[in-house]
Amino acid sequence: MPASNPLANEGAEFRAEIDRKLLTEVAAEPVTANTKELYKALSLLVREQLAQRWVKTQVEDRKAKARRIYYMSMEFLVGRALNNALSALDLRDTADAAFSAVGGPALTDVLECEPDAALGNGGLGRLAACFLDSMATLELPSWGYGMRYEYGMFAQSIINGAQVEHPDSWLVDGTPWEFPRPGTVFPVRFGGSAEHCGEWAEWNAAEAVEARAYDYVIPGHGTERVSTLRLWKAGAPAQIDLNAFNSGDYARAAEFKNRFENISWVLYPNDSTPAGRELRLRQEYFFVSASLQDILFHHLEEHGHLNNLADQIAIHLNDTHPAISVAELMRLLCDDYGMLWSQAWSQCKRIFSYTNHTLMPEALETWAVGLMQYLLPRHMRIIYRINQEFLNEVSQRFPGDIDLIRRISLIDDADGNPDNKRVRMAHLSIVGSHRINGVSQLHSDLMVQTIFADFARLYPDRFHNKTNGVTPRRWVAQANPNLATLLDRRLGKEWRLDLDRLKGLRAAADDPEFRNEFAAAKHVNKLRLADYVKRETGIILNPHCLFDVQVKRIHEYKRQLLNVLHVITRYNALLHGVDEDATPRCVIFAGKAASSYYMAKQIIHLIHDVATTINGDPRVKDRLKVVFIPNYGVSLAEMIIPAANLSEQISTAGTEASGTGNMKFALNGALTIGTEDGANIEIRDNVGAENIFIFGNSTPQVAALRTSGYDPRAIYQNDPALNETLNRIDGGFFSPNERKRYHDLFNALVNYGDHYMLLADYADYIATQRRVDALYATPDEWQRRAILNVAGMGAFSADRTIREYAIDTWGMEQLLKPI
Ligand code: 26Y
Repeated sequence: MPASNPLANEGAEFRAEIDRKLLTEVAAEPVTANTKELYKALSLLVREQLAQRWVKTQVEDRKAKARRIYYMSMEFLVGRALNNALSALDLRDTADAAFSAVGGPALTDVLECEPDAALGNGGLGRLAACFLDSMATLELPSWGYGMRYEYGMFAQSIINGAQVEHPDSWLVDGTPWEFPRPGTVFPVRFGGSAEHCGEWAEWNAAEAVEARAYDYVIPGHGTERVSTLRLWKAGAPAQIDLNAFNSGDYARAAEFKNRFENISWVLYPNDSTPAGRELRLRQEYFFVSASLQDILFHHLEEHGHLNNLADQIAIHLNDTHPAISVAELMRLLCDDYGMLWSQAWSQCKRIFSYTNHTLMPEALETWAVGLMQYLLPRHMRIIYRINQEFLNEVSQRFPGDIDLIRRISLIDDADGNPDNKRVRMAHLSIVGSHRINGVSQLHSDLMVQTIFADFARLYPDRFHNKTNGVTPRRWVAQANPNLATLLDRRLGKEWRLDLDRLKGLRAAADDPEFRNEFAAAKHVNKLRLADYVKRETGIILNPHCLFDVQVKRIHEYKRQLLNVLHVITRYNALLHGVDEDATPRCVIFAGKAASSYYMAKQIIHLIHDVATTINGDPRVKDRLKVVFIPNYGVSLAEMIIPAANLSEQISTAGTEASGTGNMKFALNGALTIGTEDGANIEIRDNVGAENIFIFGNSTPQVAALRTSGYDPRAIYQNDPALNETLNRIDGGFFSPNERKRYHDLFNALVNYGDHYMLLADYADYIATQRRVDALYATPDEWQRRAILNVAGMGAFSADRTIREYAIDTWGMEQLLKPI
């Protein structure tokens, strides 16, 4: 490159700075530095700029006495930080130049050696990460609060077709992205008793843990402002059992220390049932208490009193996991700061808002009163008082409606046995908040018609919808640079901050040259994925085949099994010679099953057995391939999603609250095959019904089937293709060494009621897949529709979602800048 090229000059200067970091901070020789060392040096360089932005943002906010939004979440699935930080600092091109000019590792290899921060299970955790990105980008004074798990989401490997979990020790090499705050430490107490003390109760706790703060800077894009993600680590109190230590009983001292520190050890890899009991409740209270103490501390520092608290702060509860916040804030305000109950309660309701992420009753969190009483005796009393006042209010409005009282009480004592009483965390969240929302229009509607119908009647103004969104920075600009370059050329770069500009792409759908470029970009992404799949699994994918992708947590309601039924049906047809010219497909799966979720693990095993059979059958040739890519996570999603042609969003209608993967796929030019569920419906409204494949029973139809008596066995008996498919699974065709391996899966569908109604949707699914085949066989038309998908996805930016929250929920409209 000629020296006059400004980018080359910037690159050379940047390289010199990286080399300086290598020498001074990493202690490595620049010429021989390996990728890990380069990653560290580059990260430290970037970190310096983030640190300055952080300080500047805090100074501004303190000076302005700005209203703050605090987003409380047990999960933040942020993924990798370096590439995102380079983009936010507008250094990505410079960094590219810094690496391409010299020999040694490529920038992409350096970026890839960063482990994902996988502090979450799935959609809810990734949503929190997208929201932080948008809050920073929209320049809202905003903090995320969560847990600094030593071990995040487990790493998944596959052994003999089955999932094996490994600990995710993402912090072993340290991380350049965190800023420990040794001065920010709060005690969090547990246990003991709460004694009456006048109107009040005094909590004599049995033990105290220290919560220590670690900050992660979340850069905004197109702004120098940043957000903070503050995560708490549990530590033994400085005065650990000195007696044991002094007397040389180190084992006892260590045991003592572990008792405290284990609170922040591990993320619960479970999004199906409230898991982990006591330790999980300890975690929830631990991070809530530390965060609220921190919030009040900062407010007092800035304002000197708490009377204006609700004018100055909003706290958002990401599902009910932080719901104990309601009782903890009351405790802090009343017990620690002497506020009157009524004043504290009215502030509380103005401060909190709550998002629900599921309608499935089994996933709604409740805690045994006995456990709550044992761990948090003071909070139990507070909850009883909130409940009493709430139920009094309700009895005055609806006198004599005992059934209503029983249904909405914060305490569930369904069978009258005091040992079985439970605290309903969703009810606590609703009563303690002024805004409650679902995450798609359908979900929000169903929420007020079903699980929260009584509350919606009581407080109609509190319930809103906030359809989820995703950040286009990570999910297009960084994950799909090929598409991003095309969009830049056609639309300019502004779509990154104003996703509605994608509308401008509509005309391009009819431009043959653009269609070719669009297809070429997709093809490059498919090559990149095929390359990865070959390296990881040995399976060879033909990039000209239709890439049909389902990636998400493995769950019965998400119906990966329905996808497998289609795959087997297709295979059978190929063997029977019926489908000689069906469009060749690669069916790609990825996802983790909760470690205790037997059925989900069976589904993973079945996918592998089916893949082995089909991929190994010479009669199939290239017409069908099946692959399961291990260890799904944010970074893998960034590679898989841009390579997809078809996005599988096939949950039983009424079960997927929103989905956000569905948005990422459509935004990257995949067509969706999906049910009328979650945000699929709004995606259809935005991209046009003719550009999406919707099939199956709708939510009312599912409900009607359930009441009229659903008979999956009859469907099994009457549909020959389905019959053959299920018999192959049950008869051991795919598991010849263990013929009964999938009997439980078969039984669940055919003999035990098929709760998620796969068989009811099977025929329409297969028929719809045939329409997909036909369309893919006309590439121009396929590309046209794929482009129209991208063009229609502007509404699904997390920036739009966050603006809506800022206006309707957090009282921050004044702080929003015009687009
Ligand atoms: C109670 C506890 C063990 C638990 C832990 C995690 C319960 C639930 C979860 C996670 C739930 C989750 O990820 N829900 C998903 O939230 C997304 C963001 O709103 C939705 O798009 C998606 O439909 C929903 O399943």
